[in-house]
Amino acid sequence: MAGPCAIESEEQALTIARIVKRHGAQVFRGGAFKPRTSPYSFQGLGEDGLRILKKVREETGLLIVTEATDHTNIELVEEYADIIQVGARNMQNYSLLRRAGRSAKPILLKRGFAATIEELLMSAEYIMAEGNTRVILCERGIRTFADNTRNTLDLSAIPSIKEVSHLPVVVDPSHAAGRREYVIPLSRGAIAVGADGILVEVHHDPLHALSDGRQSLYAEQFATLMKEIKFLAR
Ligand SMILES: [Mn+2]
Repeated sequence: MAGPCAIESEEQALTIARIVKRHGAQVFRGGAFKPRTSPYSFQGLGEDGLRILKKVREETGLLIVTEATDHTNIELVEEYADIIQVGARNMQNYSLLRRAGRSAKPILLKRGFAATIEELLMSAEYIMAEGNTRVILCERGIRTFADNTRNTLDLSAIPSIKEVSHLPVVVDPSHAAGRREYVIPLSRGAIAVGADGILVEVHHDPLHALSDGRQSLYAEQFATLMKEIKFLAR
């Protein structure tokens, strides 16, 4: 799963979608509703962003994963997305989880940066208890004292989850690392410990990205990443 942090324009989304499709991505990621640390940061294009994502699917055939940030926009997101993302900051937003549990779409549930595996699995139960059993878990880094990375990628979460749950687990090394230099090695690690997939940020012009440019891969890096993890996955 690959794409920009945020949908910025139709041209930006289609350019990146063509790149990630060419190198073997199956799912296009991109935020239309962006929960940002600062209220003054770019908040996303909203429904216009969702309409752009629909065009991406029509043109490239890629499936779409995008975030619903609360119970007021999940209905709209559900109309456009193939997979609905519940973000790390919302992992314990129980009204959103219950609503996601009544959706016909699969849910990508991200681990909160201060949540245990048990808490992540209980949040998945909130969704499944409402009838939607198609839940994909996502490890995206937890907050520790380490300051060499944005968060600390907890690769031990993957075998730990696999021990007790049948749910697929994907790893997001981009938000864990916060720096594109670490995304390829961490992705290799994720596949090696048994992740079912990875979710990465890619941008054709990361220096001018409206969000998370520092951790977004250049097109050539994404090509390298795909070559390396395909080999490892085999
Ligand atoms: Mn991001």
